[in-house]
Amino acid sequence: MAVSGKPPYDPANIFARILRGEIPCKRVAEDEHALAFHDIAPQAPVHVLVIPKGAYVSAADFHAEAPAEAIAGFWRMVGRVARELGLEEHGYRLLSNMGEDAGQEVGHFHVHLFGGRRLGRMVP
Ligand code: D5M
Repeated sequence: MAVSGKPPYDPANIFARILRGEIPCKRVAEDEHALAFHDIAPQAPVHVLVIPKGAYVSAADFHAEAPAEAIAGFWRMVGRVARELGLEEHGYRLLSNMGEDAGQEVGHFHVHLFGGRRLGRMVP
């Protein structure tokens, strides 16, 4: 049982299954720290998800608990994807939903990367 209100990591979550190769994804890039793949329901011409290889539920867990090298490697991957998909010239948006009220559906930390068109004003 969890000690605090923090949800435990569920190794059966869909991104964990993608990392284990149990279900396919449209891979964009991968290294020892992170995997980037196209979102199954894209909200922009480019909509990629970047996930760390370690088991962290949310941004808060990841940044509090992951080794510095894993954190640096993760964010380097975010930059690499933006560069390799040609998003740097016109800009792009990064977003991470943290927790149920923010709309987080998959309990494995991920950052959404949106681009490929002019993005509307961000509203909560
Ligand atoms: O975003 C979770 C995101 O994950 C949402 O945009 C759909 C996407 N998703 C769900 N299943 C898959 C698979 N199998 N491949 C690719 N993308 C997927 P959240 O921030 O948790 O609301």
